[in-house]
Amino acid sequence: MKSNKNIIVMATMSSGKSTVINALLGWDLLHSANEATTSTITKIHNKKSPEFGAVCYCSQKLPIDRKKIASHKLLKAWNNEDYIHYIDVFSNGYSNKIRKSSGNLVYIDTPGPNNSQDNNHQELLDSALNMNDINTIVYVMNCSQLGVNDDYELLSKLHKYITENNKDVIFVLNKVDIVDEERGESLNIIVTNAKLYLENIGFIEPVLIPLMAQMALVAKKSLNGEDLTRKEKNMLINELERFRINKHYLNDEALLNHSEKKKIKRNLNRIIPNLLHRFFTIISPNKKLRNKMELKQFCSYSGINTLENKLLSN
Ligand SMILES: Nc1nc2c(ncn2[C@@H]2O[C@H](COP(=O)(O)OP(=O)(O)OP(=O)(O)O)[C@@H](O)[C@H]2O)c(=O)[nH]1
Ligand SMILES: [Mg+2]
Repeated sequence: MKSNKNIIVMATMSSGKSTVINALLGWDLLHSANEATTSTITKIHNKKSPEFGAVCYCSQKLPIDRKKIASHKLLKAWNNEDYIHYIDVFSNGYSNKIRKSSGNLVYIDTPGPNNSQDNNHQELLDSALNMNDINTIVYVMNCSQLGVNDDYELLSKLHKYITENNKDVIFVLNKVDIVDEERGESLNIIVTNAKLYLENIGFIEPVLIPLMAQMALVAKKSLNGEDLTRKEKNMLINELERFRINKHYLNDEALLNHSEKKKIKRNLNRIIPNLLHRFFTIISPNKKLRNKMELKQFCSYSGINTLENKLLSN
């Protein structure tokens, strides 16, 4: 049996940490919002296990409560309780619906440490980083807020940490769906600037994956047959339009080695039968029955499969 790989997801507030984990899981599990949202260290175990759905702990890591079923509602409520600092979720293979191989990945969600209302968030992040079984760090950069001071401080700290502890870090450039090339914005320039920014802090040849986590989550929810909200449907239709024009938009800009990019490129080049494609887009632009093949390819486009491949191979 494969051993677990512990993956810690960190960043400043509202960069999209929880959304990135939800997108990897294909499950709207962790609460995400445009405000200080996560206030606990939440560990999500993907393996099938006979354990309870979720357990929460106090600051001394003593269990306080346990529930048989983990849900968005439960985690949102636990994150609102001051006395809850740690949560374990046993997803019982939920995420394996889409990707069977990801069973040994354990995702650790952390609070943004730059919350002026709560110093405890910094301590919680430090305690997560000091767990000695961390394998990989995913650092989420918000592409609309590159180079802000809080981010610079956290990245400097991370650089010191990975140098002292010899850990791997994968940078994710999230929210690239907001880049508007038609208005002169350029993903290529944003990635180049992000690379320079990271190199100035000391990261050598950073691995950087452009990602649209929110879109990836919506696509996976649709693949799972879940209902989408009107906003989600509209967002998906919009981004599918850009995807159909250039499937390689994100992959071309990723800072990865040649073979990793080639793997995604191969997926993106798979031909979706035209008739099927037309049939589905005509009868169900807004419905669950969206062309599965196209949505699967859209997941490769969104960057989420690139991230998952990288986590599996690291
Ligand atoms: N446009 C866009 N918005 C996103 C994306 N990913 C996340 N968001 C939005 O960004 C906001 C913050 O997302 P969260 O996942 O809560 O961010 P976080 O880093 O976990 O935040 P804290 O836990 O508060 O530190 C939410 O409104 C998300 O819907 C994305 O890929 N594109
Ligand atoms: Mg969060």
